Amino acid sequence: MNRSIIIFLLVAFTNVYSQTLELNTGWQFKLDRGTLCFDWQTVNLPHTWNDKDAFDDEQGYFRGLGIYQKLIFLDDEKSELIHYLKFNGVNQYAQVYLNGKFVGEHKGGYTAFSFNITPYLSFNEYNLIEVKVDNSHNDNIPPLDADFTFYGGIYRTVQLISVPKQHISKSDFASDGYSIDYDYVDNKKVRVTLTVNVNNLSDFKSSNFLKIILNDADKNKLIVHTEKLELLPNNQKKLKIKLDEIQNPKLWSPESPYLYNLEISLLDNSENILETNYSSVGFRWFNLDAEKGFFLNGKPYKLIGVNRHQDYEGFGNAVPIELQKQDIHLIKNMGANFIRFAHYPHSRELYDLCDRLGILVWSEIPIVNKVSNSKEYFETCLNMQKEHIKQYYNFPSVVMFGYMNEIFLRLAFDNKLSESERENTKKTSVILAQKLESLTRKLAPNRLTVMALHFNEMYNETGIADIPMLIGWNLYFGWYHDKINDLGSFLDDQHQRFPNRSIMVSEYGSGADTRIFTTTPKKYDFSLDYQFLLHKGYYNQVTKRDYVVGMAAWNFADFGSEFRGDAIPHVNQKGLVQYNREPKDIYYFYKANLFKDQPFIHIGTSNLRGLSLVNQDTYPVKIYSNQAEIEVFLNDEILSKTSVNNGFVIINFPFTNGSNDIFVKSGQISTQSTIDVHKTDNFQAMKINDRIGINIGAHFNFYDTENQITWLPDRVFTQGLYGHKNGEVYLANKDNHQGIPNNIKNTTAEPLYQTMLMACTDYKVDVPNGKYKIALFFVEPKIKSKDQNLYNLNSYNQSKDSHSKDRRIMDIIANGQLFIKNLNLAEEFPDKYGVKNSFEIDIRNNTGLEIRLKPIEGEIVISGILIEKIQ
Ligand code: GCB
Repeated sequence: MNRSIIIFLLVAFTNVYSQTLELNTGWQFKLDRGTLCFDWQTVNLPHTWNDKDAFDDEQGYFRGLGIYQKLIFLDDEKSELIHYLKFNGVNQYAQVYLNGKFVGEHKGGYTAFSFNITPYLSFNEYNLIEVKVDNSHNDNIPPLDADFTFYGGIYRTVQLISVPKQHISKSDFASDGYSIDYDYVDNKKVRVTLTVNVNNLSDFKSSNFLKIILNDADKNKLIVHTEKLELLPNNQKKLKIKLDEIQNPKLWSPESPYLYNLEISLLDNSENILETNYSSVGFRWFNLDAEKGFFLNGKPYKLIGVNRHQDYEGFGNAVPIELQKQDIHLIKNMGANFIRFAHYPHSRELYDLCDRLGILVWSEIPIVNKVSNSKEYFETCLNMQKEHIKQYYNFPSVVMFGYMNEIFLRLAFDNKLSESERENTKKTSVILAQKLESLTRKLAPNRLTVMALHFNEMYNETGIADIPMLIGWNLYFGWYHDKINDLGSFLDDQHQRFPNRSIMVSEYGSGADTRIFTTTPKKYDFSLDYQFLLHKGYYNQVTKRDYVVGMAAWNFADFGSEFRGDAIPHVNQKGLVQYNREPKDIYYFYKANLFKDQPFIHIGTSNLRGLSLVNQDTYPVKIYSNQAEIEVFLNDEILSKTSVNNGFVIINFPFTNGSNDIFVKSGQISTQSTIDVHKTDNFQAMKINDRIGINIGAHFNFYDTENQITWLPDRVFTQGLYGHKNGEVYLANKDNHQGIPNNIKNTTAEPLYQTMLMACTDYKVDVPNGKYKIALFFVEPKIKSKDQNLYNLNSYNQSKDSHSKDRRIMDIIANGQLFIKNLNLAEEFPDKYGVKNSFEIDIRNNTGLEIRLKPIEGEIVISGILIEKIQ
């Protein structure tokens, strides 16, 4: 038998069916660093080359070219099929080659793309796929700038989709090839239209059938619709199919995410199935009212949820999908009903999960912070929005399609531009917004359009804020500027001035580090306690205003932002959960207020590691619960029976020295926690090996894994204890941001170094006589460092001296003895370097430890002191 007969028989009799192969293992990869070419290594997808260098002490991360290669073998049987190579996410510019021939390119790191590679393939042989991936700055590809790391690589799956010549389109912007429109939905009836693109890539006419089945959740067939198709050779047919009206539909909502299932099959003339596609269908309708907010299925509905970035500790953006799915479960279990997938489309699997679990979605493309006015840039933006809408259209959870975030952010802070340049940039942004808006409305007529703005009048003045149907304000009152309680008056003012505009708070938050706790929380201290105050304040202000559509916390999880100098450098720490997804206490605040399915209690002690009560009898602990009343016990004795309002209670616990057991119950449920407490009224009882660490210039406790100690907050000296005798807290800027917002090299103990006292010449610690090891901690705060936090939306960025090298020279004297002469931090450590100077000292005559820092030149600084009794 000759080859074509065999193939004919295979096609005719073996029921050729579409096939999808995942091509995720065994890729060869190397970085191309110009002359310095690295060796090939074998990697699996998802993959990024920036999972480590975006977090190290060196400034910057590799943004350039990475090359991937993979061999695939296709046997002869497959030669009659059409083969599409689909990439689900490659950041950010990709060029694809097959067997050395250029197949195509793709711009943009967050949407899928596919190529028909059939003409390039050889059968019964190995074929070489080569992908060149570039994540360097590209003026034609958004984002041009943003507060997150642009990890390079093929970081989502790659698939080889093989289909018969007649198939549902795989080349319509890498979409499903069909779209589902809910033309009409109410409690009584639903009308659905399907638009299906069917391809015939053979040279012959073809007769086929399209079979559509709508099942309910129990797999009862509600609709079976078959349609005969006549397909012309090498042609595509677009079919619009109005399904029969569905009576008494079960509606979809976050509380009851009822899904129907749609099966769309293409059959050949003999009714053999060629391929079947499945989509979830959820019947819901929604609308906005500028006065009353968002409505779901006819009822007012407050959206409360989170923003999410896709990266994860240790993985960069190449995160195994099962780990990513855990995020959606965590968000659901917090009681949230809303996710903004910021600032770009995330994996499609997650949208599917939002359909299933019941979470409303805002999805957007990454036009962030600034635009460029080139034709190519505009084209990429519009193309990206097309891909985005087409690829994410069929998820019923998606209610909003967005396209811009804080587009005037850079403009607002750029004082180098001339007046006319500023005006042009504004005009360009408005024109682009108009184009994207009309494209979005055209492609997604039943969805809401949305844009996020930062705190600036420019959006109102230019009219850009009047373009989308919904405005999201990203507001950081109480963090980058003003006070937590200023939020409400801002919103009221906007509402009054623009009464026809629907608004929501699309971002708000504060950085929080689980190593930091305090009874005196302050803006910018990265304490969980301040995060609690801020979120509580926003929650109260938003929930009492009907016209505010909703709120989305920034951010669900901590995320990578390489240039940042938060308490954990290179990480934006505004997450409700940590970078490794362990919840911070604030997660439980939301859960207590929003989650109704099961009763729960959480005791907020997990971060109070190494708690010392210095001259203090009690410590306030937050208890979160969705129950009305709780009983609280300390060391087996009842302490309080109290009602829970707004999801939490703060109890002052009279802890004893040592281990303390807290037990909390409500009805049938209870939880417990054990906490070690060190109580002291003076340091005279200090024993050998005891250590005292003081975080000089800081008002908070800091649990330091590196030095294995909890640093005490600083204080003014009092007899028997410790403290400074003079000096003032070093502020990076006038806006009361404490310390320096920078990465400190050579340490993970940033909260120790970043905060410091200035001009403190005398520090005293009343320790008993004995021999001690003393360590003093310093950093030069003003030394030139380019990795400043550009997101401090205040004068810090513009302060001239933050770039200049400062000289401060001091002698270090302890109990009258000179230990270090002429310590010149800028000279010795030409960087923001964590410096530790240690020495041993004998303390006699009950003098305690008296540190004297003698200024020789400049304003001296000190960050911490660690005292260990060795004899
Ligand atoms: C914003 C941005 C977001 C930043 C956030 C922050 O307004 O939209 O991308 O990460 O602020 O933390 O500063």
